[in-house]
Amino acid sequence: MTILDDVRKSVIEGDLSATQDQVNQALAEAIPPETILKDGLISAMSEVGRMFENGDFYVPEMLISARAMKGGLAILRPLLASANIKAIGKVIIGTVQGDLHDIGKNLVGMMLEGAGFDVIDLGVDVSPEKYVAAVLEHHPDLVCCSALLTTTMPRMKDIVQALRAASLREAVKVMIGGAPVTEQYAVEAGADMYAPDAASAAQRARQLMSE
Ligand code: B1M
Repeated sequence: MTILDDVRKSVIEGDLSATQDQVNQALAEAIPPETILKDGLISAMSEVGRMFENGDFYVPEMLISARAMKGGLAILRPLLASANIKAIGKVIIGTVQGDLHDIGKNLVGMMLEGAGFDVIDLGVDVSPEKYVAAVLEHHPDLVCCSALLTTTMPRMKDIVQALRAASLREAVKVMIGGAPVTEQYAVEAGADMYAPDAASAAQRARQLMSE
C-alpha cells in the first residue's frame, strides 16, 4: 500500500488526524502537492460520493469524510497556491434570502472543493443583489443556490432574474438544489442544472467544466 492509498483510506474512514499525518508524510516523500490532492483527497471524495449514491454512506459519514478532506486540503492549500496550481473552476455558493439552513449547502461546498473547485461561500440569507455583487467580484464559472424552505425556493428564480438584469446570465452557469427543489422547478426558475444531493452536485459541476 502506498502513502496515497493510506490518504484515500483515511479520508473515506473520516479520520482527520491520520489524513493530516499522511498528507505530511506524502509531502516528506516528495510527492507533489497536486498529486496528493488529485490522487489522494479528490479521488477519496469521488469514492465517498459513489458510496453515498449507492446507499453505503449516509450524510453523517459524508460530513466526517469531508471534514478529513478539508483537514488535508488545509495543509496543501498554501503549497498549491505558491505553485500556481489552477483549480478546475470557481464556484460561488450560498443559501438563498430568508433561509438559514446551511448543513446541506456546506456539504455541497465541501464536495465541490473535494472535486477540485475553488469555492467561495457567501453564507446564508443571501439576497439576489449579493449574488450579483459576488459574480462581479469573483467571476465564477458556476453559481450555486441552496434552499430548504418552500417559501424561500422562489428566491432562486429571483437570483436568475437578477443575473439576467445585470447582463451576467450568459457569463455563468447556475445550479440549484435543496430538499424542496426539483428538476422541474430548475427549468421554471431558468437555472442550468439541478442536483438532488452533494455527490451529484460535484459530479455535475465536474462534467460541466469538461464540456
Ligand atoms: Co428547519 N425546516 N426550519 N431548521 N429543518 C426543515 C427544512 C423542514 C422540512 C422541517 C419540517 O417541518 N419537517 C421545514 C421546511 C418545510 C418546508 O418549507 N417545506 C423547516 C422549517 C419549517 C423551519 C423553520 C421555519 C422552523 C420555524 O422556525 N418555525 C425555521 C426556518 C429558519 C430559516 O431558515 N429562516 C427552521 C430552522 C431550522 C434550524 C435553524 C433549527 C435548523 C437549521 C440549522 C442549520 O442548517 N445550520 C433546521 C434543521 C436542521 C432542519 C432539518 C431538521 C434538517 C435540515 C438538514 O440540515 N438536513 C429539516 C428537516 C429535514 O430535512 N428532515 C428542516 C441535512 C442536509 C444534509 O440535507 O439540507 O436537504 P439538505 O441538503 C441535501 C440536499 O437537499 C442537497 O444536498 C444536500 C446533501 O446531499 N442540496 C443541494 C442542498 N443544497 C443543495 C444545493 C445544490 C445541490 C444540492 O446545488 C447548488
